[in-house]
Amino acid sequence: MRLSAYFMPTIKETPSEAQIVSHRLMLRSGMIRQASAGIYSWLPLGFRVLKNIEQIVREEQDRSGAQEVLMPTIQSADLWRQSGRYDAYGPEMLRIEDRHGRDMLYGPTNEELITDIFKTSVKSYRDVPKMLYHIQWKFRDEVRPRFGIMRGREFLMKDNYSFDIDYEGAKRAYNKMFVAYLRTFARMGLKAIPMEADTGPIGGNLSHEFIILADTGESAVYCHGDFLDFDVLGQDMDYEQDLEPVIAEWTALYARTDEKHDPAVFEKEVPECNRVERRGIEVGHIFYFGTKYSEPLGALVANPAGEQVPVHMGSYGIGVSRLAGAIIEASHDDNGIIWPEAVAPFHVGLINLKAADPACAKACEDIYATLRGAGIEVLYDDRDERAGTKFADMDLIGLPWQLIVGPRGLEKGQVELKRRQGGAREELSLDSALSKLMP
Ligand code: 5CA
Repeated sequence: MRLSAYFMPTIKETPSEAQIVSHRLMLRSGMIRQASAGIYSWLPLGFRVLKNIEQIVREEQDRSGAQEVLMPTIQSADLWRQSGRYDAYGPEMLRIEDRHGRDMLYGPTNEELITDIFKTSVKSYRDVPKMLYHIQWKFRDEVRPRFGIMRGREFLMKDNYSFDIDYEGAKRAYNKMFVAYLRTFARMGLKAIPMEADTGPIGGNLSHEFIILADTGESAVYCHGDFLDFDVLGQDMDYEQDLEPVIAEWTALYARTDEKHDPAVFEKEVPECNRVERRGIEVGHIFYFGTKYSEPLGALVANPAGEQVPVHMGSYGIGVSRLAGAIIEASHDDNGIIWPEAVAPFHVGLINLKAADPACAKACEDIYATLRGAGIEVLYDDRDERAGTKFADMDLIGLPWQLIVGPRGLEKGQVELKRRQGGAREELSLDSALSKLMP
């Protein structure tokens, strides 16, 4: 993509409405634009990041054996009356009346709808286990939407729902998601800490939040330092094996949030040198809630003895749009965003220091074509701007690599390659610079 043609409305001044760094950087880099309170449009740069995050989430859900569906954003109130949540959900639910006077709502979550889909087509224990997920916009009329897309009213969530014949089956599904979440966040370059959690309005009796460390986070995290050293992607994770021992080993290490934190237990269980007391952002939340929805909604299957029993369910959410902000909170410096490779909107930013110079322009065009030919995503700053502006913009948007081409270097056959993370710069021949950028 040529920056001269790209819609990337950057802002120099710090937006006054933004209280936290991710919100400021997303506005300044032209990733998002507020439409109304807590509701945002995603502009090209932000949308690329959102899609990358979504794709990692999808791949790890699929790997765990879950199947993707797509349910609507607008739901009928009927099912919510049956589950008892239509009134219980309160003012956070956006209620809508259609032209026939029927009560509808913009879904804040999908337990009711998926249970209804399941029950009309599944009749026997032979048809379970099943895990169905979708990635869809949700609406929650938060009292105080804030921090940009981190606590929005409309936000993109991955929500997965598991159906099993009994508790043991449901626990297996829960464990699969537990592992899938650790893998998902690790692939995004994040350390996610699984924390015992309260279940809130979703209900149920087993729940973990996944929290990534960031100083501006809303949750307090207390855990053993070993959590932070664990290499999730280096583990051989076979979803057919019994994951219970792996997870038991993990959860044995103290990891609690605000609500569940007991300082006396923490001090007893964790030696002082291993105590991590930090703040973090909740990016995922998983729940086992048994028959809380299957009973009132009549999602029954025949067990091997021929009796009709309600299925055991769990639900598993990831804040896909929140992650875009959370990653920035976890990875930035004074100059801007530092994208982890896996979610970066482009792999490399090509900076032409002197767009008016024919030799520079020719060299950049060649590099641009070569990189694109190799399937590498390049943002080419071909604008007629001062070098300082180009450097500042490129640092602000945080692409992993910057390839800098100027007339003086070119005379020696050299270009400069800069790593955004850490800022290391190298003068290299064009060929060796290109080979460093190739996959
Ligand atoms: N049905 C369950 C799991 S599928 C559920 O709704 N869980 S939740 O309420 O915990 O939300 C799941 C994830 O969505 C959260 O961990 C968080 O990352 C994200 N999320 C929740 N509320 C918001 C919000 N207002 N803005 C942005 N992301 C949010």
